[in-house]
This record gives sequence, structure tokens and C-alpha cells, in this order.
Amino acid sequence: MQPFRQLDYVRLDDSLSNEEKLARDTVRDWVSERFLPLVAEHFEAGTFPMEVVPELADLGVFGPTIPEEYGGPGLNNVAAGLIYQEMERGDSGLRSFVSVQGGLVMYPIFAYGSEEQKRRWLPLMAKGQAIGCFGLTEPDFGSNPGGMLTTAKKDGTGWVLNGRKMWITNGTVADVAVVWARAEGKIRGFLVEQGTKGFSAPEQKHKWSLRASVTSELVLEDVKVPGSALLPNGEGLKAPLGCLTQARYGIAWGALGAALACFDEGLSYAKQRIVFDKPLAGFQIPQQKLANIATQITLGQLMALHLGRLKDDGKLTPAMVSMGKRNNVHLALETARVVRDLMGANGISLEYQVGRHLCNLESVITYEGTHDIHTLAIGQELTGIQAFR
Ligand code: TGC
Ligand code: FAD
Repeated sequence: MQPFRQLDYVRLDDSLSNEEKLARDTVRDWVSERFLPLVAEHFEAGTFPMEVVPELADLGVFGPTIPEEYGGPGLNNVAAGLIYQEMERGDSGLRSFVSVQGGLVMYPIFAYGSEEQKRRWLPLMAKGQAIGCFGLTEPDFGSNPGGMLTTAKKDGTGWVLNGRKMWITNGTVADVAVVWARAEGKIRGFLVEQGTKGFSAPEQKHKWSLRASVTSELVLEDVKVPGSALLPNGEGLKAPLGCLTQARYGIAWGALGAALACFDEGLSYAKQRIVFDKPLAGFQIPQQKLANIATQITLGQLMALHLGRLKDDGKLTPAMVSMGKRNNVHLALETARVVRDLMGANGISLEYQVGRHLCNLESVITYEGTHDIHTLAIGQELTGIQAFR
């Protein structure tokens, strides 16, 4: 495989700090040298390479913005975004693993947890010695999590949980699940540890997308947890939605990584592939396709970088993140489709990356709020009228 050459049409690299470039380049090298040689095999087998977890921890990618005091590297949000970009250049399943750990498990413990919960879990999770999952979606409540049926009933000083979650990344391999449940009328988060009686996390098989990622059901049957399992400082639907804002920000960057991988592969293929006695890249239609996707990626890069700077300044809103996630996943999927076509039959071979990214992005456009849910979030921001109901 040729070394990766990142499209940087408008010299955005010039506006990154040395620390941001170092974070990106360290992860980039690891993905190229260590992860890419493994991934096609895992994608075919439908497995995640758990052996790389300690290496990911050494790279500092679990909870990149978590302060050093709690075991994280305390990077800024642009560096974190660049890390997600490089992870997803490897595979959306790799970025998912890292996003769930950092944005959906470490973040709620950091933002809503007690001091004891933070001291216990965050350093372990930063080191990859505990893996987490995030249980919000239910079989009948995906886009509308506010309708959830999972309950938590007070039982002395503890709680009893009942319900079922579905499509949960890392569920089967997780040491701890953040489970969202209706507790005495209000949605609350609970830390449910693997091995707790009545709790199981069977793997969901037969996916043709995000194959190098474990996806699971969470089954809760009279699961008793102590009072200390409750995340004390977040309540209502805005608590889980606040976590989604973190992970969606990471996806706005991550999707660019998948798009950049496809673009680089498509460009080099088009320059080498001879059709009708000259390189494919020398015909007008392929050049138009390359110009279109390069332009969209460049606009997506500008958007992600600007969102990152706003996040570091404390000015980022959920509605802005909706636009970033929606736009950048859409452009990545379009890029993958165009490159798949440019590569002819080779585009469907797992010897190349594009087919894997294309299949993965069909999940990415659905999870963390579907494309249309984000359309409506932007519509609400623009008009002041909610059209979800
Ligand atoms: P709504 O009335 O609009 O909001 C309820 C409260 O939440 C606040 N809020 C947010 N807060 C933070 N971040 C956000 N993004 C927020 N969106 C809304 C809102 O201000 C309100 O606060 P308050 O103080 O008034 O109570 O709620 P709704 O029931 O009308 O729903 C709105 C909607 C549809 C946008 C929301 O439910 C939604 O986002 N649905 C999509 C669900 C989703 O994205 N699920 C993802 C599950 S996790 C996942 O997919 C992980 S994939 C992992 C991987 O990377 O592998
Ligand atoms: P539905 O909500 O049934 O939507 C179906 C269609 O209806 C979509 O096109 C949608 O846009 C449209 N639609 C829905 N409501 C409206 C409306 N009001 N107006 C117009 N159109 C509408 N969840 C977790 O909690 N944790 C995880 O770790 C996690 N990981 C995942 C991993 C993978 C691989 C996948 C595929 C999903 C994962 N999810 C996870 C679940 C994901 O968040 C949901 O699939 C997603 O929120 C959509 O819900 P749904 O599948 O029930 O689709």
C-alpha cells in the first residue's frame, strides 16, 4: 500500500499548532503501520482487534480531552478531532471504539459522575484497562430516545433496572455500561458492571456494515445496582443528549478521515489505471468527479476545524454540531460512492479500502442521530419550530 497523502487543498495545516500536528501524526503513523495491515481480516471476520487496546491507550486516544488529573492527556478539541479523523481513516469501527469510550462513557462519568466514580473509572478507562459502552437506543426507540421503556425503581438505597437496549457498540466486551433508564419519572444514567446478576450483553451478528466493531443488545432483568451506580449530576433527556454532542463532534472529524482515505486511494488509482490507452485521471469525467469530492472534503475540513476552535472557546452549540455531523458524514458517503465507482470492479474488493469505508459509512449516517434527524435539528434552529412530532 502506498503511503497516505492527505488532501490539504487550502493549506489548513498552516493553522494547526505543533501539538495538534504531533497528536495527528503520531496516530496517523500507528494507523498506517499497525492497524491498516489488520483491518480487512477483522472486517471479513466480523471482529474487533482487541489486542490493539493497550496500544491505543499508549497513544492517549481514550478521552483525549480528559484532564491529566483524571488520567487523560488533556488535549484541546482540535487535537482530539484530528485523532478521531486518523482513527476513522483506519476504519469507522476503530473510531467508534474510541468515540464510545471517550465521548459516551468517560464524558458522562466526567460531567455527571461523583468524585468517587471519576477517580475509580477515568484513569482505568484512559489506560484501556476498563472498556465502556453506552446504552440509550432501544428496539422501538432509536431516533426518539425520550420514549424509552427501560426503568429503574428505587429499592432501599439502591435501584432495580429492567429493560432492553439494542445496537450498542462494545456492549459484549464492556466492563461497564452507561445505561439510561426512566427512574421515578426522570431519565437518569447508571453504571452497570459486567457480571451483575440479571445483566447480559449478547452480540448482534450478521451486520454488513461496521463489521470490525462489536455491536450488542443489553438485557436487564431485575438488575440490582447500589445507589453509588447512579450518575448523580445529570438528569432528563438532556443528559444523554449532552454526551451525543461530544461523540457527534468526533464523528464530524472522523468522517473526514474515511473520506480522505477514499479520496487518496481513488486519486492514485485513477492516475495508475490505464483505460483506452491513457490514465483514467486524464479524462474529463473522472477529473470532474475528483474536483467535486475534493471541494466537498475541503469545505468539510474548514467546518470541522472551525467547530473545534469554537468548542475550545466554549461557543459550540448542539445545533452547530448537528450541521457538522450531517454534512461531513454525507460528504464522506458521497466520496466513498464516487471512488468506488471510479475503481470499477476493484472498488468492491477488500484488497482496497473504499468498499469497507462505504459499507461502514452506512452505519455512521444512521447512528448518533440519522441524517434526517440532524436535518430537523438544523431546521428547528433556523425556524424556531420543531418538526420532529
Ligand atoms: P428535546 O425536547 O429537543 O430536548 C430535550 C432536552 O435536551 C436538550 N437537548 C440537548 N442537549 C445537549 N445536546 C443535544 N444535542 C441536545 N438536543 C436537545 C434540550 O435543550 C432539552 O433540554 P431541557 O433543558 O429543555 O430539558 O428532545 P426531543 O425528545 O424532542 O428529541 C430531540 C431529538 C430528536 C433531536 C433527540 O432525541 C435526538 O437527538 N435523537 C437522536 C438519537 C440519537 O442520536 N441516538 C444516538 C444513540 S448513541 C449512538 O448512536 C452511538 S453510536 C456509537 C459509535 O460511535 O459507535
Ligand atoms: P428509526 O428511529 O426507526 O429511524 C428510521 C428512519 O426514520 C430514519 O431514516 C430516520 O431518519 C427516520 N425518522 C425517524 N424519526 C423521524 C422524524 N421525526 N421525522 C422524519 N424522519 C424520521 N445506540 C446507542 O445507544 N449506543 C450505541 O453504542 C449505538 N451504536 C450503534 C452502532 C451501530 C453499528 C448502529 C447501526 C447503531 C448504533 N446505535 C447505538 C443506534 C443508533 O443510534 C440508532 O440506530 C439511531 O439513533 C436510529 O434509530 P433507529 O435505528 O431506531 O431508526
